[in-house]
Amino acid sequence: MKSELKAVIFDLDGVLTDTAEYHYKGWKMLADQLGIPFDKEANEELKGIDRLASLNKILEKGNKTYTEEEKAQLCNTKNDYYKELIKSICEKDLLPGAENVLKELKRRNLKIGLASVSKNAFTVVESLKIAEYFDYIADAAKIAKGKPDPEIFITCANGLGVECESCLGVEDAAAGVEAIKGSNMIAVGIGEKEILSNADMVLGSLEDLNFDEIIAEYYLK
Ligand code: B16
Ligand code: MG
Repeated sequence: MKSELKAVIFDLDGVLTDTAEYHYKGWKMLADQLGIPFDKEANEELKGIDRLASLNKILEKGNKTYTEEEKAQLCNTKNDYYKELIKSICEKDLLPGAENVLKELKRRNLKIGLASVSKNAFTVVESLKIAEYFDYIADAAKIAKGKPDPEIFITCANGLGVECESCLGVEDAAAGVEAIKGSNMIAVGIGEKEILSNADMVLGSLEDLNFDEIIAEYYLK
């Protein structure tokens, strides 16, 4: 049975801004240092995956084992590279259509949530000057299971005070789309159909998001 659309929950990296490129650069610097092959194709697998899970995927391609302490240190090193790279982020780094979509949701009186597993999400949102649009921002530090687990989307819906069935999730990563579907929300994928095949709808960018069409197809009018 269809529900009314009451909230839209966004992923951050790769949806509202292209920090995915900075994550790639941070991991690339670390992988080079460790002598582990890493390229953009390998980086695709890390999109939407939390920091330690990303590191583990990179280390699988090397031939050394690391203690948990060493891994924590490597995560910190990557995060230091990343924090340096995101220092320059500003409003200009919003992806096309992002601010218009946020404005339109406000006009429609729909709630807006953020479900990013990035522990740097608050900093990035502040730098992009979009913090005031959000009714709830999930705190990645308090999420036990990263995407593809639905925990972060369910937490966000709870934080917004809206049933999952009345939320729409927007994601750029396959793991994120899986998390949205696992939380019983309609999923809009931003990117390529081949990668986001589990999404209900795949768009090239936020500029193509049409809420009248989405409501007509998936929600109660
Ligand atoms: P951090 P999202 C995710 O953000 C990124 O897609 C992923 O590449 C990154 O490893 C993860 O955040 C953790 O980020 O190291 O800053 O805590 O796509 O969920 O907004
Ligand atoms: Mg993402």
